[in-house]
Amino acid sequence: VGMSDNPRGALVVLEGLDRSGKTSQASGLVSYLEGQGLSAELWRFPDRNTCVGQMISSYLSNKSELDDRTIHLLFSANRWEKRTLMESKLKSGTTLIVDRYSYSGVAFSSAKGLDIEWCKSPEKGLLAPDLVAYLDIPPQKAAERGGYGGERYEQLEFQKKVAKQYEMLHDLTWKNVDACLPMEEVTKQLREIVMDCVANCRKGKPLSELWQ
Ligand code: NYM
Repeated sequence: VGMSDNPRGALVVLEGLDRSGKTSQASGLVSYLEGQGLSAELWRFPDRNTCVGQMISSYLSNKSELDDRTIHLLFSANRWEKRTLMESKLKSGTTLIVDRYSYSGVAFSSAKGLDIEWCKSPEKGLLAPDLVAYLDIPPQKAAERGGYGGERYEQLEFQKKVAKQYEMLHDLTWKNVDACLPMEEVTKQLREIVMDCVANCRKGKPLSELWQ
């Protein structure tokens, strides 16, 4: 496929603790990209619309109990069931802004004490993001923002453990953005790194797979 006639979209993942601002930034980014004349979609994991997603949702809202490894594999399955669609969207030129991905999967499960390599294994072979933008916020600050819902994991002590696990996942595609800056500043920095990433993908950066 010639890069000039059919440039691919970028796979951009936003990660961060609960209340780090990911969700509002992700939807803002999609509007921004569309305003630049680019094709873009907002995705999120867990995708609660599928059957697997409904099991996850019921677990998160404490309506069901699942063993730690079982829920980990369901989160992973929820990404696998979207992989084909994800690849075809990217190849057709659509940039995907994804609110949480495998990094959440590994950070949250390993924060419960599961082995990090075990947690990474089922993610191997999923599409690798071209950029992971980490909205960096101290757990205490995130908790002060309020609005933790009643969902599982939304507790300060647990979020501190998740933050530590996220630190172990930094790789070459990872960029920290200081989420304590004023919101417009966070928006500005995100736009810059995302546009950079989109440009590289248009120039022909190949798609790759996670955690070989
Ligand atoms: N979460 C999310 C996981 O534990 N593993 C995963 O693979 C993913 C994608 O689900 N507290 C956790 C992180 C969140 C919760 O996410 C639901 P959200 O963004 O609040 O809907």
